[in-house]
Amino acid sequence: MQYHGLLEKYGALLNLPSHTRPITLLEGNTPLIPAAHLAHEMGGGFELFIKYEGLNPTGSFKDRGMTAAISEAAGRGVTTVICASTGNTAASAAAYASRAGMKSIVLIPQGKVAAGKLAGAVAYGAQVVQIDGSFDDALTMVVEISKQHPIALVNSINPYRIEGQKTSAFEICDALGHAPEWLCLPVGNAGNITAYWAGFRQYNDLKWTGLPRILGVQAAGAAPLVLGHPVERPETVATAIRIGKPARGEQALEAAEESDGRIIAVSDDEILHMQKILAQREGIWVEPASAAGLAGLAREIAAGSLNPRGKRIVAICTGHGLKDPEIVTRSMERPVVVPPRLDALEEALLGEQRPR
Ligand code: AN7
Repeated sequence: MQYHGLLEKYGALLNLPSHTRPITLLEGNTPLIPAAHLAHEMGGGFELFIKYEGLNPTGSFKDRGMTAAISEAAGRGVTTVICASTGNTAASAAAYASRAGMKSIVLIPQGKVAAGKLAGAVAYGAQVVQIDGSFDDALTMVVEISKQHPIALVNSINPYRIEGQKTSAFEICDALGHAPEWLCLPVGNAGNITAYWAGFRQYNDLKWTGLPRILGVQAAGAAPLVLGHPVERPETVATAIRIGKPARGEQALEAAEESDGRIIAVSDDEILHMQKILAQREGIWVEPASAAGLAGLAREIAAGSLNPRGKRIVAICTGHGLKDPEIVTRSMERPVVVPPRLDALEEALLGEQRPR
């Protein structure tokens, strides 16, 4: 059967108004990749799968919610959409708005958006405004301006974003035949964890697929849900989740509690280490924020507070590594430069061992 995108495949399960006019880039349908080497590295004895959301059309999971939000907006004749973003929402909104013939405006925190995301927003034709402040400041501003002007808000406060993002939970259950025992994922503005929990509950009501326990993971420098209060100046290398006042924080805490899971924080070092071993052991390169869920899983297993034995665990990797190339290149050793001669290449590769 040909794939026509998420609204075609799962639209009947999504609470979208009848005026919705599908705008799709054939998002979703992402692979659930077994990660046996990584599971072994964490102690083994369980099945680990990576839901590789970086393979969506604009390189992140945001496309799932965006096809729904833009389709709804298109159906009621919206001409301009706006969002605040740490980068991925901006790129996704810009792409889907272009496809719908709309103008998009994106507000980003100055100097804190990864190169691949900003480039995406510009390439797709968004009007980009930098805010000399945080993501949280930018979000407050777009909420206000969308109340006062005929501009539709497409942040995950928009309920249709959550509807679209539920589809990843459906896909996981369809692929495994039931829900995994644990689901781990990064948490920033908390739209995604909210959507997964809603999606798993809905599928369980319909098809008895069971429910996962949810491990939500924040970066230690931006962990309001772990600290129990907003963070005024969030700071982390994982700029995607550099968020101090999550819009759906309450719902994230509910998802963790109702699922008998929890929300924890990991350090930037743990995030970068996990990003590296995921790429170097499994061939899956994700942006730093996307490694946070797995870093949290590794920490919980190592501490003995999560027993993975015999379980199926799914880690959501939300964005592609290409979104943030500088995080890798700025700390790498410069590759050697060799003149274009075979003997020089042999010398560089083999040193003294080279055949004479
Ligand atoms: C790669 O783009 O908030 O908890 O403005 O880009 O649903 O916010 C991005 C968030 C995880 C956190 N991983 O998801 C934005 C933005 C990646 C992300 C998250 C984001 P939420």
